[in-house]
Amino acid sequence: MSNDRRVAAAHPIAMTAVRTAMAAAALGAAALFAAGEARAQITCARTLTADVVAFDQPLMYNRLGAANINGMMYALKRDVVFNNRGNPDDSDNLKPLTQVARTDLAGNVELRPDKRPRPLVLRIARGDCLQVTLTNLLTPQANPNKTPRPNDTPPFNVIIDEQVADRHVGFHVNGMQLVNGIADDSSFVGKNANSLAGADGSGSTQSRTQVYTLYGEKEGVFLVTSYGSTVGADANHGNSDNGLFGQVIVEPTGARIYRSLALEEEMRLATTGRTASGHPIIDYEATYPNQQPWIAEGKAGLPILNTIQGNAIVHAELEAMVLGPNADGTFPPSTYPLESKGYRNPTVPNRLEPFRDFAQVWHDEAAATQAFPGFYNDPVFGYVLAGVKDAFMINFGSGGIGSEIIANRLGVGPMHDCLTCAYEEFFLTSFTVGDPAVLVDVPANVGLETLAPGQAPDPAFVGPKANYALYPADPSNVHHSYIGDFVKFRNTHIGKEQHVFHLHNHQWLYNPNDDNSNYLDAQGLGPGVGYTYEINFGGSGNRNKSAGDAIFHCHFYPHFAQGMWYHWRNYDVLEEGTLLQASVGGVTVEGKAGTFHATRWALKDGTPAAGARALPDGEVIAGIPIVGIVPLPGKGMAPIPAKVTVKANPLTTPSGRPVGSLAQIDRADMLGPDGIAGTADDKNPGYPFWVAGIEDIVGQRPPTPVLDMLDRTKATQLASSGNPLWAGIVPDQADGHDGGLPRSALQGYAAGGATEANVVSARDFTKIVAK
Ligand SMILES: [Cu+2]
Repeated sequence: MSNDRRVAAAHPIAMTAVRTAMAAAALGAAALFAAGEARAQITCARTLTADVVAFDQPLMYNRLGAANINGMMYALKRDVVFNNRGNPDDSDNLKPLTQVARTDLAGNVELRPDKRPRPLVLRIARGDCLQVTLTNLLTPQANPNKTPRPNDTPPFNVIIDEQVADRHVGFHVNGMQLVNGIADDSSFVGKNANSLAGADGSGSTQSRTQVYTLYGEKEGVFLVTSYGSTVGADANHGNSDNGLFGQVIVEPTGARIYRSLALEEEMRLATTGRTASGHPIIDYEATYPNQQPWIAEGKAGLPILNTIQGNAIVHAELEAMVLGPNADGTFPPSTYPLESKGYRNPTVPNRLEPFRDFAQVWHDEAAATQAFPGFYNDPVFGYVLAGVKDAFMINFGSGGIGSEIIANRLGVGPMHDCLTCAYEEFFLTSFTVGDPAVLVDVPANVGLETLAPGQAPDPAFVGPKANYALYPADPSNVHHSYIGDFVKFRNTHIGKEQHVFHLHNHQWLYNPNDDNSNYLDAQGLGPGVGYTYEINFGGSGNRNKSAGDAIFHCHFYPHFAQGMWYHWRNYDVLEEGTLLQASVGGVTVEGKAGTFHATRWALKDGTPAAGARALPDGEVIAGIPIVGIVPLPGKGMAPIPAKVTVKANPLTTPSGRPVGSLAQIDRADMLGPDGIAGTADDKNPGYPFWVAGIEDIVGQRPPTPVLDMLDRTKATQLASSGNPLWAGIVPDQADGHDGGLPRSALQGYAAGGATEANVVSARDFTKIVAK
C-alpha cells in the first residue's frame, strides 16, 4: 500500500501538473544517468517480453449499442490479425500477425475475432524486468472509420471522430523503474530525446517500433498510458479517451501467473482425467493441439493456461490466477513483511495461498456515441439525459441507466418485455437487464439510431433482436471466483475526474501488514493511481462465505448511473464453462473427450449448445454462456452442480418470437443418487439458479417482498381503491410481518400486461401499470 500511495503522489491530477512532474523527474534522471553515479543497481530476476501493438479498433461498450467506432487499443501482437480494409478477398485476411509478412499493416489490423477488446494487462513477478516492444500500427491519419461498418459483428452504425490528429504512441508506465535509461520512459518531455513510436505514413521521423524496459521493484499495479497525444478529444484526455491505456501488474516475488478463466473447450483440453467425484484433474501446463484450427489461429503449441511461454508473455487478460513458487502453489512467508517475521494477520488468514487477481481500469468521459443518439442529441432531452448516458466505464464496458430506460420504453433489449421496469430500480440487476456490458451480435439500438423523441419506432426494429452473446471467453463486466478464494483487486484510473471505488459485501485493510489498520470498503481513485486491495477474511464470499454477486462501482451517483459499475460473482459450485454450439460436431483431439470447434475464430460466437448449462436472458433465446473458472491449485474444489439448462420462454412477442429464455433446473438431479431430498448427496444448482423466479420471469424485475415494502396505510388504500389489481392485498400482512416471504413477481407485456401511462417526454417518464 505504501508503494501505491507513492505512485499516486507522483502523478497529480491536472495534466499540466503531470507534465511538470514528469519533466522534473526526467531531468533528474537524465542528470543522474549522465553523471553515471548513484544510479540504483537493477538486476532483473528474469526479463519477460511483451510484443505489443497499438491500433485502431472499434469498441462496443454494451449490448444496447453505446460505442466508439474510432476506438484505439493496445494488444499483444499474437492477439491481432491482419484485415485488409481495402480488399475483403485478401487471402491474408484474419491471419494472426505472427503469420503474415506484410508492409501494409498500418490501419489493416484488428483484434482476433474470438477475443473481446479490453485494456491490455501485462503481469510480471516482483524482481522481474518487463521488455515491451511497441509497434505503432495506427492508420497514418486520425479517425480512419469515417463511415459506418454495418457488416461487422457487432455492427457499428454511428460515427464519432474523437481521435487526436497526432499519431505518435507511447507505452509509459507510471511508477515503474527505467532499466536502460530515459528512453525507457516512452515520452517526449523537456530536453530528452523523443522515445515515442511514430506511425507509418504520418510524417513522423520516429521509428514505428520502440523498445522499453522496466523493472518491477515492488508488488502493485501501474497505469499504462500513451504520451503520444495528451490533449484533445472528449474532456481533453488525448487518446486515453479512445482506449489507449492498460496496466502492468507486478505480482509477489516468485509468482507464477496463469489464466483464471477459460472456455469450456479449453478446460476440456487441459483436463487429463476425473476424480471419483467427477472433478476434473487439470494440467496447468497443457498446450493447444498442434492441428487445425489452432494452427490457423496461431495458438498451436502455446500454453492454454500459463500466461508465459519461455520468457514471453502470451496471454494478457483482466483476470489471472497467481501461484506462489512452492509446488502446491503457496507462497513462502518471506513474501510479505508480516509473515516473514512469523506473524499472521487474523483478517487475512489465507494470504500465502494462491490468489485470483482482478484488473480494473477505470476511465471517465470516454469517447462514446450513445445507443439512441436521436434522444441524446435532442436539445432538450440531451440535458435530461446528460447525467445518465454511457460515459463512465470500467475496462471498456458501461452500464448507463439512461439508455436502459429508453430501451425499455421502446421495447428493445433484454428489458423489452419488462412491464414493471420504470426507472432506476431495475438497472442494477442482471436478472432484468442481463450481466453488465454483455456484447451481442445485434445491439438493441439497430435501426433506431436516428429515432427522435416522440417518433414512433419502425415496428421492424422493435422487440428482441440479439441472437447470441459475443466473446464467451470474456462475456461481461463480471469477475469470477469460488467461495473462499483469496482475491486481490488491482485498480488504476485513467481520466481527469475523481472516483470512489466501493465494493459490496467485502472489505480490505488499509495496510494488510497491520491488524490495527482501518477496515475499508471504499477508496478514492484519482487520475494515475494504482491501488491493490487484498480482500479480507479469506476473500471470495467474505466471513459468511456468501455466494452471489458483489457489485462494485463508483460511489458518485452520477458516475454510477453513467455506467461505472461491475459485478464480482462468487460461485458456490464448480463451473467448467458452457459447452458452445461451435464445439458440437467439430474436430476431435487425440486423448480428449468430445469435439472442438472446427472453424477458425468460431469461438467468437457464444451460442450455447442445445441443452447446455447457461444463463437465461431476457432477450437471447439460446441463453448466455458461463465462462469456465479454473480451480486454484491446492484448494478443495467447489461441488459439482445439479443440472441446469436453458429453455425458450413460452411467451412470445407479436411476431411470434420467444421473448427470451428461462432456466430449467433438473429437480431429480438435485436430489442426488438416492432420490431423497435433504440428504447428504443433494446437489445445488448453483448461483444464480436458486434465485426465485429464474424459471419464470427472467427479463422482469426479480421477485420482490412486496408486503415487506408496503405499509399498512398504503395497503389499505390500495385494497379499497376499486382497482382489481390490488383486490387481493391483505393490509394486515403489510409492515413486514412475514419477513419478506412469500414473494411476488409480475409477468410482462407478452403475458398480457399493460400500462395505464407510459410517458416519454423531456419532463416526464411516468409509467403506471394497469394490469
Ligand atoms: Cu466516479
